[in-house]
Amino acid sequence: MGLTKNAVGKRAADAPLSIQRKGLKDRVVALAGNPNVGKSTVFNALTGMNQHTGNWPGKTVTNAQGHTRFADRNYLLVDIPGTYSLLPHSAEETVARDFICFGEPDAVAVVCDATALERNLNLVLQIMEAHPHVGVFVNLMDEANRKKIRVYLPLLEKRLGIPVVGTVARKKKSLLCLLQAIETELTAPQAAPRARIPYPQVIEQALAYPMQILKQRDIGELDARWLALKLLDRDEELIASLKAYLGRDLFADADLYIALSTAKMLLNDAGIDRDGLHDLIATATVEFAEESVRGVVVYEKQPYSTLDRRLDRLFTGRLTGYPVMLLFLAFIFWLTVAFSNIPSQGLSNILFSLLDRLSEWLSSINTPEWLRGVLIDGILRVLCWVVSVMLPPMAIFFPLFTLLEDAGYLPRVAYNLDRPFAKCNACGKQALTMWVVDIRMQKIVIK
Ligand SMILES: Nc1nc2c(ncn2[C@@H]2O[C@H](COP(=O)(O)OP(=O)(O)OP(=O)(O)O)[C@@H](O)[C@H]2O)c(=O)[nH]1
Ligand SMILES: [Mg+2]
Repeated sequence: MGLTKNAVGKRAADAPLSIQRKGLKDRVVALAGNPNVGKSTVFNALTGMNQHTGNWPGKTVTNAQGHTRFADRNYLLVDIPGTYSLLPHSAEETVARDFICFGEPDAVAVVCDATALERNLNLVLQIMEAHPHVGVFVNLMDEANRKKIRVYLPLLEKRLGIPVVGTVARKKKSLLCLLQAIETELTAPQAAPRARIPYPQVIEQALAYPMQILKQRDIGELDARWLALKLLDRDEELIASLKAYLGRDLFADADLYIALSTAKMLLNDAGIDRDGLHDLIATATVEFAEESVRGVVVYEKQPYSTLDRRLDRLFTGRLTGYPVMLLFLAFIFWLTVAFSNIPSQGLSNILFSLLDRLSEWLSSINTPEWLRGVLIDGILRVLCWVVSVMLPPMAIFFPLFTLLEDAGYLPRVAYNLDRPFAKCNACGKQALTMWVVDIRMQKIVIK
């Protein structure tokens, strides 16, 4: 699936997913992971399909499914949108979260970026809380080798207690290990205990109350500890999805309601409100991810130079971030507008002189007036105008944009703008699209 209406249309993320098994014994495997780690590349290589891939995050916005065979069994792979956490911030992330938590896949294959394993593990740990069968696929191993990053996979496997496999998604051979690992996880799971994010003692104590009740209730395939944590957190969107999944409102259960209230009182007594709970959960996850990769990832070259740190401070600092960003933006506007005028004028001269000749030729062969009007004035004149106005700025702007992206400045812009954009229910990444639109508008207004 490419950038089709179904894939990116307004309601793409809301489209219900109906799993299309070929037989009852099919294994349904969700391909989850952070954005841009190679999920769709893995999916395409294994299923022979053509899901959209590219070198920027957020390409996959809805679930896609495809089949593959391994060891005499049919596997239904589901390529889901990239997400940084099971606490979604966008419609695509909600699609991903809902499929992992409520779509009942037999297993979740979490694709990770070998060059940023610690960050990727945050999601792995959250998915491990929510799903009983998880495999970790450390992809982009070729990139890690190139950057002299050594990843000791057996050590990570031992620490997490789930299968961990290194892959290079562009090489199909390495992906067969992925299916083998999933099969092993489903048929003969590891004897080693699964890792579990350790929360502060007071949270663990509070969780025990709702967990005790949930273990006596029918909660489908859901994990009682994970569910207790979510109910305590009162994540409204998740609770709505949960209601649809279970077909009933868990808050209507009097025993559970009392258990949750007791847990909340315990937290309040310890001075932990909802935001505090969020922070403690996030901190525990990040710290546990950090601990899990200690000794697993070894940088043979210094990963982050002093220069990078200084640039970070300059580009994202409270005092300097916005002025530097405005200067950059103004410079790019100026460069695009100033340097595109000459090629725009040249292109316009060429196209309009060709148009005049075409018009003369149509007159010479006695083409009816109305047809010339429609063709020359109605269609081609507008087309020539649009091409001559838009092409030169785009030819200047996009390479500049690519340079900024490769230099790592665009993610810093997205970071700077995330907070103000969040106030309008958007996210920092959307600023980049606005840049493109602004440049186009500026050019049109100037013309
Ligand atoms: N060098 C290298 N490149 C890879 C590998 N796997 C994927 N890529 C490239 O990484 C980029 C992102 O791949 P995608 O498959 O689109 O990533 P994704 O996780 O589906 O991204 P989203 O759908 O946006 O979340 C593409 O340019 C791929 O060609 C790999 O193992 N090695
Ligand atoms: Mg994708």
